[in-house]
Amino acid sequence: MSAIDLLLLHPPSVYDFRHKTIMYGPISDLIPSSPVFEMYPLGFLTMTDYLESRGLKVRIVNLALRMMNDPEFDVARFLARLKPRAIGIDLHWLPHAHGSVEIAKIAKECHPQVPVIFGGLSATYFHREIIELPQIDYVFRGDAVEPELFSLLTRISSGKSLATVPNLTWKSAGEVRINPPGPLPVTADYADLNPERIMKMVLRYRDLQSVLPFNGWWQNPITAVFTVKGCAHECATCGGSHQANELINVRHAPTFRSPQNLVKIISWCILIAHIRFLI
Ligand code: B12
Repeated sequence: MSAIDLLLLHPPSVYDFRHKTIMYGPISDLIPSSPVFEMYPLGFLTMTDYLESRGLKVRIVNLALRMMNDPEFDVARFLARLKPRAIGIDLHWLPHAHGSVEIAKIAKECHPQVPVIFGGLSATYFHREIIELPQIDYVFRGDAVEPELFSLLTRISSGKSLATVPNLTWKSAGEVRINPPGPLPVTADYADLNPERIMKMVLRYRDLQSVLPFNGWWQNPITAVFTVKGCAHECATCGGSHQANELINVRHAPTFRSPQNLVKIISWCILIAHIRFLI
């Protein structure tokens, strides 16, 4: 089994939706995912590319999808067989509030010595509450944390101080520490959405099922290339508005991808789509 420096897990919205009667909350009618919200954040791809291009090995496991596709899929048994050095779980979308912390509990039971890292927009909002949970060691605030994550992983493995890792909420000797935010990148080009990394991951871990983004993707392999982090609008009810971004991400204006970077990513996606049709 190849080494895993960071195991990225995507939880279902509610754990375990297979055994519980659920009154579904937010609707998912307009997105490819089901009410299990099985699609993982695109940030999994940018984090993978950033870390792997610096020599670390990342594995993505879409637990939500694995659980949906196989009623017998045993999360604890699956996780216990892996040997990760760190485990990352997204709490990006609020529908995953229950699933993410329950998956973290199982991950911690399977690997008590392995640090569990949370991140995403909702984790950013609720970092103070989340860090109090015993199964969670670190929370990253913000939506552009690839460099900070790299810094955390290398510092954990070399035993260096974490006090200078920007955007990190953590615990030290029972006390909660909230490191100040770092500067935001001026363009989103600093981290690519490189689908080639996913192809390599499939081959390295001989596991296609775990990286698929949502139920039915293989039959309908759509993808979208997103151009912006943050928002220019001020919709009163939105947690991702301009003002909300100012407040939680210290972002004063949206951060865009350059046209050149978009063309590169679109070309990669077209290439990968063709390879898929050959398989
Ligand atoms: C593109 C997008 C989508 C795409 C998703 C594509 C994808 N797979 O990510 C689609 C259209 C499918 C979508 C769906 C939904 N979306 Co949406 N989406 C966006 C949008 C416009 C851009 C996000 C983006 O591309 N960011 C760039 C990528 C590269 O970064 P990222 O994925 O955010 O990841 C970074 C950080 O979040 C963080 N991070 C994330 N996970 C983790 C995990 C760890 C361990 C760490 C350390 C860090 C980390 O680090 C990453 C890298 O820096 C934002 C608004 C905006 N302008 O920001 C809304 C937004 C994020 N979406 C939102 C919502 C509500 C949803 C839905 C729940 C809507 C619904 N009810 O159906 C669904 C959920 C889908 C699911 N899981 O099944 C809200 C989130 C509010 C909230 N806190 O819940 C936002 C803010 C829009 C809004 N204001 O309403 N969305």
